[in-house]
Amino acid sequence: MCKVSIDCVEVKVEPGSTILDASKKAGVVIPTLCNMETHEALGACRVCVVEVEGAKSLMAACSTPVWDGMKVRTTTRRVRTARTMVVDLLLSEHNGECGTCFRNGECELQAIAAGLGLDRDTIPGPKLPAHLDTSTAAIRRDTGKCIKCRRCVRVCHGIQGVGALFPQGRGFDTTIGPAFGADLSTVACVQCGQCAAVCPVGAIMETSHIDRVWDALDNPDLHVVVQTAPAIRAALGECFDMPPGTQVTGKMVEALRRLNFDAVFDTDFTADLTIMEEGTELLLRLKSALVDGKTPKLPLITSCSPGWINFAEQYFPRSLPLISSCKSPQQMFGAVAKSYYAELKGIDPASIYVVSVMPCTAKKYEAARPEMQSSGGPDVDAVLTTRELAHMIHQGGITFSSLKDGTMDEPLGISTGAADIFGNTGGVMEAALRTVHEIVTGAPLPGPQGRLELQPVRGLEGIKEATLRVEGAKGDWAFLEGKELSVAVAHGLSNAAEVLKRIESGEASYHFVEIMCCPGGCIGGGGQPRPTTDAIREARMRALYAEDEGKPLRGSHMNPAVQVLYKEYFQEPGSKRSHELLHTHYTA
Ligand code: HC1
Repeated sequence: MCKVSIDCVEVKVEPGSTILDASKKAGVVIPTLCNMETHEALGACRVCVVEVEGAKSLMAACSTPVWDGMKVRTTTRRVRTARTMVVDLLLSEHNGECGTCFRNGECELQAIAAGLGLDRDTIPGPKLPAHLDTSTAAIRRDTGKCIKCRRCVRVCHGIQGVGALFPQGRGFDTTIGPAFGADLSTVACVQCGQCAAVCPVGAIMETSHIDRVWDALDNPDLHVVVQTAPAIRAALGECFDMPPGTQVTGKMVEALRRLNFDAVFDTDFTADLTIMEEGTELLLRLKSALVDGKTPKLPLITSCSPGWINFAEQYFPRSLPLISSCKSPQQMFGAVAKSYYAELKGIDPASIYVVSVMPCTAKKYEAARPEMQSSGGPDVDAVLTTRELAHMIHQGGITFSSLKDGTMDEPLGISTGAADIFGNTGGVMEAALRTVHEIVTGAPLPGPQGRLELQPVRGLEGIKEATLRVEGAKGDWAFLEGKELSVAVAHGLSNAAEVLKRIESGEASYHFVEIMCCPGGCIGGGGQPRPTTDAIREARMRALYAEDEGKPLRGSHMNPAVQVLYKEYFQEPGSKRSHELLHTHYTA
């Protein structure tokens, strides 16, 4: 261990740790801009410079390893002067008015400048040329605000394996964006928004749907319904200073009522519906391969993550036939709201306006896809990220923390615990196997202490594998008796690519694969509150597992409202009508 003194606070850290690691242990906050927990330090922004006893020049805390006996000072005049100069230079180029920026009040550059006592830029000179890239449905880039920290570049390449953004040019003329200064729509960007989630300023953001939602809420001729994705309830509280992992389902519902939605529903309802359709699809594909001897269309790969679908279309078109034909729960909800619900309530589908609250920016893109118009127009009209909903709650003057708990409306607000865990990596797999196991054997999925849990698919490991031996298969599914179902789960697109390569090379053979675009699954989506670290992902995951455990029903097939929906409308999973409304197919 190395003994290090940070501003006279002594700490012991592992050899190889950086000054920044030691300062965190010492409880000393050193500002950073380019640093990312998940990546090797870059040392590019120089905001974290500190003075080290015996060293000639200032050192970047993020990239300098400690040595035993090191003495560090973080607030000397020399340090303050250097940091102020660095931030002042950034502000001198930064082409954005804080007062009108969407990040005002939650901008990292603004916060650091304020901490240094810099309330205006003092260095005269030209501002960065502002180019507004609104070419995609989900992401908005403003090059004038970019501080070239390269966080977006690293997440796009390193975590997602996409590489849509590059640094180009030198010095003042450096730009970060698609090659040759092109717009995002011209390159293979999957619109996952992981870049927006790590951008410290307002240079990359989600395309806002806030105005269109307010317009709909103000329109007396519209019946405006809202659906909330599983992962929102585990993260929204962070926007109101609650600790990560605070379950805020009830407060979220109450806030949506105060915002004047006509009905508050749950994407969880259609997550349960998805399991009925996708579970049936899995069983039929297994039967076709194992009993009918047809060319196996296996593994079945989940289809609910639109960033993943985008990635498959652009990078792995060969995998498209394996992907489930089920629409995502978001889109199933839109289709059900404008058909079954409209009929149930006697409302013209054309006057139903569906708003989604999603942790994912790619859901904006998904809602705009031509395949998602089974009602004649878009099935989902507007998609708010978690952050945008928080803005609307602030705009509405609502004191979120003191709201009482509301409950979702029926019938599209009824759900089981299986649907809650969709938001966690491994959750769709676990939810599906709970239902499939019970359909096949008549008995609940075996788990530790009789709990309905599939531990090997839980947690943040990038690729997870599990096997499930079927015992007690009955009736139509007796052919599965004694079979070992082999499954895999990947989250983050680099991991997805690795699983697909293993499948294509024959190195791995699975029956069922879950792929989620974002690290951690939707709890780590590109539209979630900032920051999202692994510790925060884990806290949000625990919240969703707790939500699941707190529900009386934990298998999608047990959802009474879904049962009624089949009885009154779809007849059975995989029916003609369900194929018309709930399924689609993707082409490259
Ligand atoms: Fe997701 Fe899904 S879980 S994709 O991660 O299948 O976004 O939360 O809503 O549609 O249900 C996201 C989350 C979400 C869908 C569901």
